[in-house]
Amino acid sequence: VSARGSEPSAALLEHLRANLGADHVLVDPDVTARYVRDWTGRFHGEALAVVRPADTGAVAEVVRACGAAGVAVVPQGGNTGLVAGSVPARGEVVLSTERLSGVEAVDVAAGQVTASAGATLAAVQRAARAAGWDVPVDLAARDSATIGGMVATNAGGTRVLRYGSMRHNVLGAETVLGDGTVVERLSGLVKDNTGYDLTGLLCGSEGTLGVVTRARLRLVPWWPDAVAVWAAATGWDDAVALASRLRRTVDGLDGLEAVDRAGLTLVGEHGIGVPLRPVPAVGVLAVWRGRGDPPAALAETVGDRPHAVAVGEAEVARFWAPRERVTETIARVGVPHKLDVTVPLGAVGAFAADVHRVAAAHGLDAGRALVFGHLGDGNLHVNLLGLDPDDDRLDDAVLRSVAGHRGSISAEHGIGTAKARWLHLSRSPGELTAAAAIRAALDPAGIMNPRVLRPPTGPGSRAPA
Ligand code: FAD
Ligand code: 2HG
Ligand code: ZN
Repeated sequence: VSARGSEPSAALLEHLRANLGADHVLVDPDVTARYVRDWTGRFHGEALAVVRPADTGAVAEVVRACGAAGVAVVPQGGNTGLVAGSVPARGEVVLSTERLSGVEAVDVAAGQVTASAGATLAAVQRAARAAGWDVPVDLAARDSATIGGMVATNAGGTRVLRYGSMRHNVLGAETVLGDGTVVERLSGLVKDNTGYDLTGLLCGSEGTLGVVTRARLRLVPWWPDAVAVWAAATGWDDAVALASRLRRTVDGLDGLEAVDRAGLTLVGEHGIGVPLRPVPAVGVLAVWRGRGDPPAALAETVGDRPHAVAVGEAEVARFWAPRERVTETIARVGVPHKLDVTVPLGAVGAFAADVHRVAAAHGLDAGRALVFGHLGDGNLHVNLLGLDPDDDRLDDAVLRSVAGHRGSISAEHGIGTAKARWLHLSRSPGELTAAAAIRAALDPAGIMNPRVLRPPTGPGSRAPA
C-alpha cells in the first residue's frame, strides 16, 4: 500500500482539503518536518501529507478516503514513541490527533475520565488531580505524550508495579477501525463480560487496527504524601535483591527504578544533581506515596547502604530528575539505539553483563552502553551511543540475549518499525498468524500503519509501504 502515482494522490489531497480545510492538510516540507522525524532523530521519512482532523467524523472520513485511494495512514499523537511507529517512510498520510485534545469532566463518583486521543497525559493528570483523583500511568514524556498514543502503545512507565500499564487502566475506547467504521464503548463499566474485548486488543495495537479517538480511563487516589529514597547497590544482582525486599515489605511503593553508573554519571555531567556520592555501580530509586508516614520497612530495608531521603512533593521531584531525565540527556549527546526489554528478575544481572560484553565486542565502552529502567518490573532500557543509525548488529546481539534469557524484546515501547524484524524472537508463528488474521479483519485494505508490528517475512508480512 502506498501513494499510487501522482493522480490518485492529487485527488486524495483535494478530497482531504475539501473535508478538513486546507489549513489542516499540511504538505510544505518545512511545516511537516517535525511530523516525519522520530523523537530520537534516528528515523525519518516523507509523507504525502500531514492531516489534522478535529473530530471523530473527520477521522473516519480520512481513513475511508485513504482506504479508497490505497494510501497508508500513520496515526500520530505526541510523536514521543521510541520505536519509529509514528513516522512515515514514503508517501503515507500522517494522521495527527493534535486537534482532538479535549478532556471531559471527571466522573468524580466513578473515579473515571474520558479524554480525546490527542489530550496530553499532563492535561489529563491536571484534570484528575483537580478532582482529587490521579491517572494511574505516569511517564516522563507527559507534556507531549497523548492518551491515544499511550493506549496504542500500551504505555508502561513508572507506576506499573502499583497500578499496571495502560491495558489495565483503559475501561473503554472510541475507535475508527481500518475500514472507517466507528465503534464506541465509553460507558466505563468495570464488569462487562459480553464477548471479545476490543478495547484490550487496541492496547498495544500501535495504530495498526484503527485510530483511537477517545478513551475512558480508570483513576486512582491522588496521594497527598510522598517519600523517595536513592540507595546504592554494588551491581545489578544486588539491586534486584534490594528491589525484591522492598516489594515484599513496603506497602504503597509507587516507583522502583534503577540507573547504572554510566547513566548517573552522564546526568551528573549535565547539571542534574545525583544524591549519591560516590556514584554507585547501580542507584536504586524507591518512591512511596500515600497518606501520613511511609512504613518503617522502607528505612529498615535500605538499612546501612549509602542512601539519601527526600520528603514532600518538591524534594521528591528533585529525586526523580536523575532517573526521569536520562532519556533527554542521552538525546543531547547523540542519537541512541534504544532497546526496551524485560527479562525475568533473576536474569537481570546476567543480562546486563551480556550487554556490556557484546557492547565491548562492538567497540563501545561502558559509558556508551547505558542500562537503566523500571527495576520493579524487570524492564531495562539499554541505550547504545556511538553507533551508525543503520547498523543494527549490536541491537541484534542484545535482543538475542534477551530471548536467550526468556525475556521480551519490548517491555513497554512496542515494536513499531524499529523492532519488527525481531518480532519472531518474542512471538510464535501461531501467534503471528492469529495477529495477521485480526489485522486483516479490522483493516481489510491493509492501510493502517502497514510497516508497524509486521515482520519483513513470514506470517502477516506484506509489501512495505
Ligand atoms: P506517538 O509517538 O505519536 O505514537 C506511538 C504509536 O501509537 C505509533 O505507532 C502511532 O501510530 C500510534 N498512535 C498514536 N496515536 C494513536 C491513536 N490515537 N490511535 C491509534 N494509534 C495511535 N513509554 C513508556 O511506555 N514508558 C515510559 O516510561 C516512557 N518514557 C518516555 C520518556 C521520554 C522522555 C520519551 C521521549 C518517551 C517515553 N516513552 C515511554 C515513550 C512514549 O512516550 C510512549 O510510547 C507514548 O505512549 C507515546 O505516545 P505519543 O502520543 O507520543 O504517541
Ligand atoms: C523511561 O523509562 C522511558 O525513561 C525511556 O521509557 C527509556 O530512553 C529510554 O530508553
Ligand atoms: Zn521506561
